[in-house]
Amino acid sequence: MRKLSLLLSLAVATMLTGCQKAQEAPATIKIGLAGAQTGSDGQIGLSMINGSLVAIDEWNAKGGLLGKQIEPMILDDGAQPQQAVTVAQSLIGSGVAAVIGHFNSGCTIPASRLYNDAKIVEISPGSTNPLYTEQGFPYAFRICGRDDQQGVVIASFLHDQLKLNKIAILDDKTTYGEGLAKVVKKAFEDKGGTVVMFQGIDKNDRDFRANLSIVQGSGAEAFVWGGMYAAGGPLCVQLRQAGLNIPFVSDDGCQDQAFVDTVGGTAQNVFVSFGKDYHNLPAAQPFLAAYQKKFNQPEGAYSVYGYDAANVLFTAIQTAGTTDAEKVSAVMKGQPFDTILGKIEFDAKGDLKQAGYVIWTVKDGKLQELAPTP
Ligand code: ABU
Repeated sequence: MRKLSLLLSLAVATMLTGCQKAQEAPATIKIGLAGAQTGSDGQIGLSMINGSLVAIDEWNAKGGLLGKQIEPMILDDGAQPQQAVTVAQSLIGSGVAAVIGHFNSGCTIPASRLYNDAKIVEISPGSTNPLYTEQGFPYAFRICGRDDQQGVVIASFLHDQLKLNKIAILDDKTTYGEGLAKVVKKAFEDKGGTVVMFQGIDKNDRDFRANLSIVQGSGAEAFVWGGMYAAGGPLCVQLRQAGLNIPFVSDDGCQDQAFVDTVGGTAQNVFVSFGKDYHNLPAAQPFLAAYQKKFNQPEGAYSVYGYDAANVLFTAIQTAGTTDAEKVSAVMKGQPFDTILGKIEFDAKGDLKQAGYVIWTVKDGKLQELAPTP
């Protein structure tokens, strides 16, 4: 009898220890960093993630978040929507407190439904398609502008600044590229301009001669590309090879040194929309130096957005005193945040209240912000 009671006591003690262990809070706060690291968008996606890693280093060095070290969970969606859903499932299963990502709108949008259902805050540094924040998800944020802002700036540049009336538009049929192309078309036509060609190609196409033969003789005074740099670079080169020296105008997807390196000597009359240049801002200097030191290379276009997204998210979690998505979102929508890109505020949808796009051009082998016409 005594033996039985001893065994029972031992069993109860073992169960209690097991329960205590199960209830122990995790030792770290896991944060998902999701985006393309491979494939044709891998370079820009990875440099975005690396920007967030610089912020994580800084927070961990000063004690972490809510007294715990931040543990990045980095996953590659390859810019593929289905892979992004798998990544989201995996991050949710790993117990991440929040996600910084994804990069491609075509990935961020399907993944956002899963994060929303799991009550996880998501902040995208680079997804610009409007639909992301139009779904009514309370925990979805972006720290960049939207293509219904960017596309209007491109159309205004073409019509009002370059004084053009006929353009040709090609896009890569992705959520991002096609969405942006449609905004440019509508905004340009609303201004009284004519779109003489509006076509889409597969994102992996690299031979554009069939499309360019339509542009020849169409009277197009400029060529607009809605898509990423990996196709945009060869497209610009082939435009020139076809004897079309009209302005080549693209978007933030071409805001990458790889685009400039590909267009090389054909870079005259090449324009790209993006946010304002931050490289000379005093606030940017420590980040730029830290990025160079950590990765032994200069940052990419979206690195600073990855850094700012992480800082805003961590500041909100710290202010809320919890990772609870409801409370963190309330903080994010309830106060301004200081970032490298300036003071920012989110609206009720999770978009920036003020997002400015400007036009850049290729000069001296680099993309540089175009001085506004006086
Ligand atoms: N906004 C640049 C490309 C990323 C995306 O929105 O798909």
